Amino acid sequence: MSSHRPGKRKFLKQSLGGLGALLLAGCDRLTDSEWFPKMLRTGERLSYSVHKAIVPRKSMAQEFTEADLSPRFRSNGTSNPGNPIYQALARSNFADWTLKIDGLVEQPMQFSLAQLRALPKCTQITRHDCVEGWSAIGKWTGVPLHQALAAVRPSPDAKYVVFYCADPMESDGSDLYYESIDLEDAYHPQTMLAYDLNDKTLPIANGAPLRLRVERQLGYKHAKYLMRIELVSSFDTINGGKGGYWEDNGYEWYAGI
Ligand SMILES: Nc1nc2c(c(=O)[nH]1)N[C@H]1C(S)=C(S)[C@@H](COP(=O)(O)O)O[C@H]1N2
Ligand SMILES: [Mo]
Repeated sequence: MSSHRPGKRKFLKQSLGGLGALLLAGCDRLTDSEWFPKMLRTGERLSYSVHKAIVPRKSMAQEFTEADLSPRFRSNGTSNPGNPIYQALARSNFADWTLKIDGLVEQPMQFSLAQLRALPKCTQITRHDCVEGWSAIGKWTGVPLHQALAAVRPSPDAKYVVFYCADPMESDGSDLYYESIDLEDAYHPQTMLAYDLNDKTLPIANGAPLRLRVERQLGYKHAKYLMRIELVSSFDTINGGKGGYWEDNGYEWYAGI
């Protein structure tokens, strides 16, 4: 390890402000339908699995214009988590909410909303498709997931990203919603942790304070009410072992559109 590394590490621990500059600066505007992993040119060392994961990914989800926006972006599934911890966080406008990112990472971190908003952001207008037979076009703003991952530095054995939500799916408060994606989707330029919808703070009905957008997959993969993100090598031992709440109930894990 070269001599400047420890100093850099220390800096990273102390400040979130400089993190974005390590990789892509904010939103990666692409004119054609393919993207190239520019992060490989930044000189940052990536683990083998991260490198392998981002190389084959090519297609971008279609982006739309303001004129295409749905008049209203409906809510589906949970519209207000009945979890007392979540309710308390919502009462103080999520000032005390944090997103924990841990698991197979070199630097586990906890982000406040303000810290996430300070990272490079991205805005995209995309269509959401729900298996229940409805679609809506919305404008999402948030931090690209790769920016947050750059801060925690995934370990070489990390293969999946698991998203834990605040909402219990059972009336007794058990069976929290969760989802997972692989590193290919995690590093895709359009995959983001969204905090604004249609230029306004993300409403509770749509997943406040933070929800996943993973644009080339169906609606149920877009986990709302995020509380924790864990990097894992396998999700066999998590809940039903199928990688998500709806997957445990028979849906496909890969919900590509
Ligand atoms: N935590 C959580 N995330 C969730 C759900 C949910 O019930 N709980 N529903 C999913 C489904 S099936 C869809 S279609 C979308 C709906 O997002 P919306 O409420 O913003 O329309 O969120 C997905 N993410
Ligand atoms: Mo859905």
